[in-house]
Amino acid sequence: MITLTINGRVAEGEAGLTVLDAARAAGVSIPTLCWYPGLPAHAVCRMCLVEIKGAPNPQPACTTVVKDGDVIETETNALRAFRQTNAEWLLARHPNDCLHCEVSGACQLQRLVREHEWETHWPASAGQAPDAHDPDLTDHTSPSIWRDLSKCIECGLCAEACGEPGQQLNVIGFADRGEERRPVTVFDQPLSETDCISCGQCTLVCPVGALIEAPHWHEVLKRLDSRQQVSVVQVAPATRIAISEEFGFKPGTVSTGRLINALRQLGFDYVFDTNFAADLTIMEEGSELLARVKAETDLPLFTSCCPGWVNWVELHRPDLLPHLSTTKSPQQMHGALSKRSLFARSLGPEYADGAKEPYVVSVMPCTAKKDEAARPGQSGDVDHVVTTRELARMIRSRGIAFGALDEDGVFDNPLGDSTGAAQIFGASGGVMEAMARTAAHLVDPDGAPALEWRALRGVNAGVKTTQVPGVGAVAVCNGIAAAQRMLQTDDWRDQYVAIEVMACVGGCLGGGGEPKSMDPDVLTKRAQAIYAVDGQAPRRRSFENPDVQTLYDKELGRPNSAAAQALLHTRYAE
Ligand code: HC1
Ligand code: SF4
Repeated sequence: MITLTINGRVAEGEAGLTVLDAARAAGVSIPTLCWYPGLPAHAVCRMCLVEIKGAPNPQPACTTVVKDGDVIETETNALRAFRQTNAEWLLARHPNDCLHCEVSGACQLQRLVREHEWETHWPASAGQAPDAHDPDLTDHTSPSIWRDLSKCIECGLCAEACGEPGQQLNVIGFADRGEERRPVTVFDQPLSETDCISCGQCTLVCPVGALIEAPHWHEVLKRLDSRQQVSVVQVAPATRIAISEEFGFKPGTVSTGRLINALRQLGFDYVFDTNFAADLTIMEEGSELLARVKAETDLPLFTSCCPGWVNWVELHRPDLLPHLSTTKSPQQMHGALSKRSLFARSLGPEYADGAKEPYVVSVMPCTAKKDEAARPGQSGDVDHVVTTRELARMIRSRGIAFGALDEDGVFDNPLGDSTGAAQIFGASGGVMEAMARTAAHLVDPDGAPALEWRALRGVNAGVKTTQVPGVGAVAVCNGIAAAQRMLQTDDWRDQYVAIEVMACVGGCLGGGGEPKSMDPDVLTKRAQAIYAVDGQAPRRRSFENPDVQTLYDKELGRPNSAAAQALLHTRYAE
């Protein structure tokens, strides 16, 4: 341990900490714009400059390592004046549309201006952003991700999150120097023409509104208000946990009941659970796996419910497409069932004869789910996808006091019942663990296979493996970077019978549409909550879902039947 003095107070800190970490540990807040937990610090924004006794100039707190005996000042008049000037410089180039910006309330620049009472000097023509809506600066070509470089503060975090050490995709980098420095895509192409997989990790780290999910929520509210169709919403497993953070609850708070009540207040006629379709995925994908094992063909099977991963395979390794499960993701299965199953036909004569379809919305922790909903061959299953963040905006915009809602909301049926196995889909390793629970039962119905496969759990990036008796070795790639590393050699071909890949570290819990958080333990807390929900579930294996059994009895026959293939399976672009 070392001893240092911060703003006149003596504090202890661990050797090797940066001034920023030591100050935060001592309860001293230093403003930052280009710092993000887990990503390298580059001291670009200069907001965190501090004075260290004996140093000739102010030093950036995010990259300066503390030394025993350091005497540090973080709030001198000179530092405040410098930060004010720095902020003025940023704001002079920033559009003056904060009231309407999609990240209003979650913008770090806005927060700092408010907290530090920095003066703002926008151009006299109030309301006119200097460069807003300049087509050269905005890019709305991707179905999932919007860019607006007029809002960019050149912090570099998007390039870090997309490149090394983040996703290792390198779609965004930096060009030019000095005043001209700016984030660019490869050859400055629109995102839709790059290798962007729509994972949205760049939107999570962007401190302002320069990178956001393509917003659908305005249109959803309009459609709900018009009441022209029966409306259906489905909620992803990860959303019911992370949405709590948007309304001031601690990370890891489960808000399922409150969330269902909020969706009813927003005007949805049916509130269903994506988890129902996750159980169905296990039936379809598990059967597909066992059939491939028996036929010894196209193994290992790769899971296909993560659209960021599917996008990556199509872009970079089309040779792997035969290995991808043809089972649609739970989102798309649920959409197809909402629109074209007995449920849809029960909604009235116009729905029974196909003249009308329900309006289907999904709430997802994932930006790439917007992309998935627009995929050839699957578009139309789901009409709009809102992220967890967008849903929070919808709830606020309609004046719903989320924290005051009753916790008693329950999903509608028949597309709302689920097991604990479905709930863990939202965590890295969860799809494989859910598959292991059912596959182990199918190969040995009289045995008592483990319910919990702890080797497949954990939020740290990398590869997790285990052996499923009677099935074979399975692997989980936690993050697209882990998958890329695994695929550099051909060892995986003989090592595993099935591989789960989630493009975002932590799985959907860490998805690009989740609430922005600077808490380095947020993924762990969200994951603990997901496994707690599973642990308390009355049924924990997908084949035990009674409504899934009824669906097979009444409509689909059996897993992978012709009816199931038509509704629940897909093809990929080569
Ligand atoms: Fe996911 Fe899935 S788990 S992909 O992470 O298979 O987004 O939460 O909804 O579709 O069920 C996301 C989460 C989600 C699907 C399921
Ligand atoms: Fe990179 Fe993902 Fe952002 Fe696309 S969405 S630019 S792949 S981080």
